[in-house]
Amino acid sequence: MSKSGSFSQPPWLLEDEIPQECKNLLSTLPKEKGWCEPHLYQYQGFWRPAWLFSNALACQKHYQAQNTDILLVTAPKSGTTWLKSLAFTILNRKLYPPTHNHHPLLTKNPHELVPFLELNIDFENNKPPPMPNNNVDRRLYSTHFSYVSLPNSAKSSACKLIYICRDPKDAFISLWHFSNKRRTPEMGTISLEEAFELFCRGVSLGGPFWDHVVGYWQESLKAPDKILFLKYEEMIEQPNIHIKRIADFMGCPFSAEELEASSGNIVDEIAHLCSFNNLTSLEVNKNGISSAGGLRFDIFFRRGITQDWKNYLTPDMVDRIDRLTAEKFQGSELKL
Ligand code: PAP
Repeated sequence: MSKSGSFSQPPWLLEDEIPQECKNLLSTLPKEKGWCEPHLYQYQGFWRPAWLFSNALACQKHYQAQNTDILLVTAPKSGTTWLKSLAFTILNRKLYPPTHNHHPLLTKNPHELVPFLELNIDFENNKPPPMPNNNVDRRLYSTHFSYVSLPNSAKSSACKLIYICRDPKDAFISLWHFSNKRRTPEMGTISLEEAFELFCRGVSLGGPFWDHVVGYWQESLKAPDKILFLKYEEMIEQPNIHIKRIADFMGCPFSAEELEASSGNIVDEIAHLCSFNNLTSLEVNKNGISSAGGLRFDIFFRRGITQDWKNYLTPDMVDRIDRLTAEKFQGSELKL
């Protein structure tokens, strides 16, 4: 990104314009072809592109979690955008009731309301991202960090983590579409077969996907009050139950008055406001562009359903990925 904030090239294509100390580190790391970035580098067991290193390292060094912080954690394409909209709306519902005409979600993309720790922080001045439109003194951030890479204070403090995971087959299809949308016309597309091979080898944005999930699953079993572990498929099936679980976990449960209000069921209202159909009908999510990464916001919305993989994967691919999942989750009692 240039100093003026405009992009000569999308930031994910840049490898040269990163600080020298990052370049020195990258030169020592395993390196593979990226899906839409020039390369992915393996650091602390997980793959990420060059342009994300500088902030991620600064975040690991400087981010001081407060006990009241809430971190929304995901492997990419597992439901980050949805979880951001839900957590923000639940937490801020006193100032912004979900039916409010000026609810921030009506004019801002969820990624603007809940910043990524490793993307938006002004660590040069050691400033965490400002909390837009937040009426509570609790900071709500998101991150794709694996558990091993999570800044230490996020582990040692009483801050809370909400993790959402998704069937790897759907996460893969979603990431494949996302990556192709981020490739320039000169790059052409990455084929489903090539991306699938990389994904199964663990070489994907934030991957290996399974290691990311298992890392948080195991920690959530040890500390269920610290980490709430959610599944995209279960949320699609029963959004209201999960909205209540998220509110309880964040320490702002719905009161009897809220649940019995004659003006309407607040849980239904939150589910509607944050639903795929509603968010995709909004101008900001149709035509808005992110100032942090130059991305069109519509890239975060595609189909918003489960089992779309059935439209793409061959029986052999399904068999391979299911066997891999069974192997990776063996002994963990985790089922997706
Ligand atoms: P990120 O990790 O890059 O931020 P993330 O939001 O996790 O992306 O993934 C986008 C997926 O969530 C898309 O899935 P799809 O490609 O299979 O369709 C997107 O459609 C889906 N999604 C976005 N918003 C919602 C929502 N409100 N409800 C359900 N799914 C959603």
